[in-house]
Amino acid sequence: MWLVLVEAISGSDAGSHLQVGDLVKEVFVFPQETKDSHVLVRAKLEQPLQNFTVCLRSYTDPTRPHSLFSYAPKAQDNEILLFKPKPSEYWLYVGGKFVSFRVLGAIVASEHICASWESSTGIVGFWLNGKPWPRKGLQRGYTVGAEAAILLGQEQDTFGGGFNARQSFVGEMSSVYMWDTGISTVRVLAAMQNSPDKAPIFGWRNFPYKTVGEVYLKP
Ligand SMILES: *[C@@H]1O[C@H](CO)[C@@H](O)[C@H](O)[C@H]1NC(C)=O
Ligand SMILES: [Ca+2]
Repeated sequence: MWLVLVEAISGSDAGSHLQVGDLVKEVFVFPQETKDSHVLVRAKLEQPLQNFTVCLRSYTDPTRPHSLFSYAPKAQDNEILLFKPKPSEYWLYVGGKFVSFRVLGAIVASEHICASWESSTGIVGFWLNGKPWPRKGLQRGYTVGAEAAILLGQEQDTFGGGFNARQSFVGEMSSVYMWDTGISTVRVLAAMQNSPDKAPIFGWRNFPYKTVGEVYLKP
């Protein structure tokens, strides 16, 4: 149903390393702000996506804007983008448009978020630390491109590139999962516990990924 490619994107291959890691038990550490450090996974799905869910845990100090999950086919750099413009807000982009979720008063040190979208209604779901936020909607009828560069740590403005150090992620990121389906609150809680009951597109033991620059998978 889906395939993860591991070949590099030409031009961004310098200093990259193909690795296989345990994304269930381990944590990506981005120790400092850089203009290029990232984790890269090239996804090639069998068909465009009509539904998706992305979940991850982030633990960061900077309060400036930063990217959490950047999924870009060649035609649209903000195809799926989880972006945190400030500590009290998250943005989910689908196909270049976004909805915002304000989380003022809910800030905790380590934040687990899930965001889901379905094409048939355009409904976006958002969960912070297992708690669902009021649903919103965008891009009803849209389909998400099947072949993409998925990046952690940098925000793509071109396919696999176009980074801005001031939007990079610094800190720790773990429990990153992506599915080609929606999600229920029960399954959000399972993902928080690192025991998802459904095979993800992104994130499992022996997961192939590339790193560029300063990013390390640590226990
Ligand atoms: C996407 O989700 C909708 C609503 O849950 C469902 O009806 C549809 O079959 C799903 N599409 C795919 C391709 O899985
Ligand atoms: Ca972008």
